[in-house]
Amino acid sequence: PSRADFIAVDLGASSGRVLLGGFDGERWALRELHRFPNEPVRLAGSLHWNVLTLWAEVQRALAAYARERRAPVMGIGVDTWGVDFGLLDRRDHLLGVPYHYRDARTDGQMERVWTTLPKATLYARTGLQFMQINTLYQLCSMRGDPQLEVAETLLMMPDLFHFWLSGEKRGEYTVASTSQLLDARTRTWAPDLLSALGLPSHLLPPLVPPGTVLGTLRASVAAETRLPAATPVIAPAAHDTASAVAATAGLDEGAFISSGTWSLVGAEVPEPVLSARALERDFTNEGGVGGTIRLLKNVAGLWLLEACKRQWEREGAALSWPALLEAAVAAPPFRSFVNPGAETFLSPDGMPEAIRAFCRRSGQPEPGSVGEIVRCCLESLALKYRTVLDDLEALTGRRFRVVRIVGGGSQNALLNQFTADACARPVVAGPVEATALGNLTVQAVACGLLPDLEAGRKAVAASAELRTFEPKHTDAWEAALARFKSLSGTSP
Ligand code: ADP
Ligand code: LRH
Repeated sequence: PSRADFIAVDLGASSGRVLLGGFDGERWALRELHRFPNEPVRLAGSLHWNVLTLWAEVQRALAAYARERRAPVMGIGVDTWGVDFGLLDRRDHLLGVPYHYRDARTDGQMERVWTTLPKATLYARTGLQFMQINTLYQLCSMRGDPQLEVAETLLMMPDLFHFWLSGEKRGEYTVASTSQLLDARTRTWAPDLLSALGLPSHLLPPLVPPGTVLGTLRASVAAETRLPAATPVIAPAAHDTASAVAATAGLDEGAFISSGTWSLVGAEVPEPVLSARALERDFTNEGGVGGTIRLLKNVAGLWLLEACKRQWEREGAALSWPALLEAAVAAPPFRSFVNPGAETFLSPDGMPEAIRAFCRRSGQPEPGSVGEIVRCCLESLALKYRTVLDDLEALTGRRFRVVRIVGGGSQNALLNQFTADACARPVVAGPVEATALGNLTVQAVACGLLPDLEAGRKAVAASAELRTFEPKHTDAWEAALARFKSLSGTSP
């Protein structure tokens, strides 16, 4: 059968990758064209994304593909992490260097906003979890910044890359839904929230749904990469989590965990859940493909270990992920737990020390060795997943028979097993590249090669190798759960 090729650009907080997806009508054949680290840069005391390097790497990957290309690609689509953005002036030039959501300028901003827009009002309108990283609080922290005075357009990170590729300035709906500037019910921008806070409300670009053909490559990009200028640029579900969940099958009876730098733990629902309980438990309602909503909680996931790993590398101990997990297996179980969501872990100077300090403060033994720290983080994450799953069942009145873990973190067999144990139900792990597959799926639907999302999910399931982990030692994990819940600062 003939094969249709698409390119997915998937920029994550820890790495970027460009994948070629070949679709034969039933299955995807994936090939990684390029992978590169995404390293934040500290500049004059602030934390930024190196967007020029990311852009250069994307162009490099496209050029490498063009050199060996046999058939033209039917589409290129970009997805990235949520909440961050770039500002353009009236000539469409990028203003400044986009900030990283872990930059400290948003410290204290949520509390300031709530004096004007109370929490309950904001939640009823946007349905979003309260996190200081949200676009809304980032914009508030820029009040009085000259950049904001001359800005004409705000583009969320994937929209910025789509603009650089195609020249079209649009706001893709799923990534817009991470901003806390979108009305959860009407699913359109809520510019009055910006006005209420004394911020410019004209910045928000026209919204488009996932699967919109934005245009074709800019002449300059075609010249630089040598791809045909007629190559379509198609907005996928431009929020990486939306793409990952678009590639996850079996969500009628399963909860999902999209596991990367963050762990997004949730369920797919038809309408936003904006109840008092959802607000109290601080759940988020993000927009998905085909009108679906992801009711989920952002759990500060493998970020804790990524930050430890970076620190250990700086200290001269270069340990691979498999080596870190081996060390954790050898460490004693259930010694100490942390609350991954505690504020202290958002952007600490030294993550291993922040973990030890948390344990000290909560009267637990301090993890000393690498293995002890990794074990502490993984057990804590699995227990956190369990508490979120319990809340999710209470909020939806549904019972989730399995937990489906997708993304880079689904390669962590130890965490998969711990999750099955802590949640007392099977875990199905994979695909690792769910996000890229979801990106490709939405492009293929847009081109009419797949009838709808359900068919797309079936094609992904037929293409991927999945692993099942059955729950073990559930009594010991129940006892650990009780200790975890009694830790100060673990709720909600
Ligand atoms: P992001 O999109 O946020 O950059 P990814 O989906 O790429 O995240 O996942 C990154 C995570 O995948 C890392 O934090 C790491 O924990 C995990 N990971 C990567 N490679 C391996 C591996 N070989 N074994 C276990 N875990 C891995
Ligand atoms: C995961 C993710 C998550 C956002 C965070 C900023 O990569 O997109 O859904 O909340 O990054």
